[in-house]
Amino acid sequence: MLEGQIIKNISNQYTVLSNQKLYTCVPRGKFRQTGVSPFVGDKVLFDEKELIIKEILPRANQLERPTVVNVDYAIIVTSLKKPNLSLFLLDKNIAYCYIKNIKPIICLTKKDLLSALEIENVTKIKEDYEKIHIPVFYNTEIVELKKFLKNKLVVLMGQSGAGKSSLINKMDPHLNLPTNSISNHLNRGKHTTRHNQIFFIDDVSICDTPGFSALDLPNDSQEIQKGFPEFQEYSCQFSDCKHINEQNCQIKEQVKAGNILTSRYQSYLKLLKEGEK
Ligand SMILES: Nc1nc2c(ncn2[C@@H]2O[C@H](COP(=O)(O)OP(=O)(O)O)[C@@H](O)[C@H]2O)c(=O)[nH]1
Ligand SMILES: [Mg+2]
Ligand SMILES: [Zn+2]
Repeated sequence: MLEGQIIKNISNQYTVLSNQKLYTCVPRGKFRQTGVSPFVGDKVLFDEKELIIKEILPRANQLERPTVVNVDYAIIVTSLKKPNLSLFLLDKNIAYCYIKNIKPIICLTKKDLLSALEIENVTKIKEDYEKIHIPVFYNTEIVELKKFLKNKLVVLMGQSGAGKSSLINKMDPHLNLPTNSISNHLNRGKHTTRHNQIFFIDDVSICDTPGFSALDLPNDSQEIQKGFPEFQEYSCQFSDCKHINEQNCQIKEQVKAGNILTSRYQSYLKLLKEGEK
């Protein structure tokens, strides 16, 4: 038996990577009986002679549309201009990652379109997020980004036009994924990303999936609070405090004191509101 990771799935055939070698395997019958099926990203034990997947190892996390599991990092590709930076959308993506138990990192794009004054503002924002332990890169820092993501399984998030395909192309110029400018020309800006398999750029495994921009967050305030781990450093008078109008709310105090970002707190309130609808 060998251990490997599923990097591709077409109907009942799974491509498993193990020690730099690829094996095309089928799952054992038992999985179908129990309603469990292997997914891209699964770490599995397989018989290298029979080419049968015998066991699926415990999953760290799972994303849908399309399904990928055991994701190490989500790169939240965030455009600074065209489309303009939305801290709410950024915080929503971050919350989604934490709720799904995936570590977020931010990749800022289109800095070249900013004025000097705007860049100053963005530098401040970058520091704010680094303070809450979210790594921030510009899409010009490809070497640093690849080094950080070495041997990790990564997905890309971010709105259409943010620069996801361009980022992947920069990481590996040989891939040449279509970017929006080309697709506008060819098929009027239809979705250009159609991958559901892991591919490799040097030592980085990437799943370039289109589905993660339309996010449905849970409508439970305790769940949404998972998206704001910096709040958890403080405790309020009431353990189920929603940090809205409650008395002695430490979160509101810390916002006032400048220890929690006002924009993050506002994003939190807006996500609560969205959940109520
Ligand atoms: N000026 C500028 N344009 C960029 C940058 N990154 C991407 N773009 C452009 O933004 C558009 C959308 O990029 P694309 O990678 O297709 O976005 P996706 O929808 O997230 O995959 C394309 O025209 C890219 O050439 C950047 O850093 N600076
Ligand atoms: Mg794209
Ligand atoms: Zn509170």
